[in-house]
Amino acid sequence: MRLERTYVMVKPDGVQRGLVSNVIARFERRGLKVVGLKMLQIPRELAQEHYGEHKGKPFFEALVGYIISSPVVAMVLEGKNAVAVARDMMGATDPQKAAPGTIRGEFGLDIGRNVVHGSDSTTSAEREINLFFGQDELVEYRMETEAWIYE
Ligand code: DAT
Ligand code: MG
Repeated sequence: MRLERTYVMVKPDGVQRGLVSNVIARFERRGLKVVGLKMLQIPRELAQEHYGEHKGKPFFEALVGYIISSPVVAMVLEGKNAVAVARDMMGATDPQKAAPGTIRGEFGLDIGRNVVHGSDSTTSAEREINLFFGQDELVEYRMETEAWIYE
């Protein structure tokens, strides 16, 4: 049985601040399996498509400008309730409101520099995974630790 997948990315501020390893380590430690991983600088058109739901909002242009300003690290994580688990670990959109211990609650101070992205539903996850990864970039494998992560 293949478990749920989610799309997560370390945003340009996270990469520039050297937080990539810390962010990935948290997800790994939780038990989520990395099944896709790459660095890229997002083309403007892809950024506009990724954030399509926010088109027309006052922060849209700044958001797109920020996400294309420097490379990001994109990943696909797999695990039980991966979408909700990753969102919980990221914390609230506004780092000022993010709980201590979450990624945004530990590393962020400004909503426009909130370090990470994570899909908000399984539908968004599927859409975003397909936007950023080709099927040939995703791997299917068994981790020997699975029996110790799942009952
Ligand atoms: P999330 O990234 O938690 O899924 P979202 O999808 O509502 O949040 O918004 C996407 C990004 O846009 C978010 O990470 C930061 C930015 N953003 C959202 N609401 C904003 C606002 N009111 N002012 C400025 N930036 C905002
Ligand atoms: Mg969102």
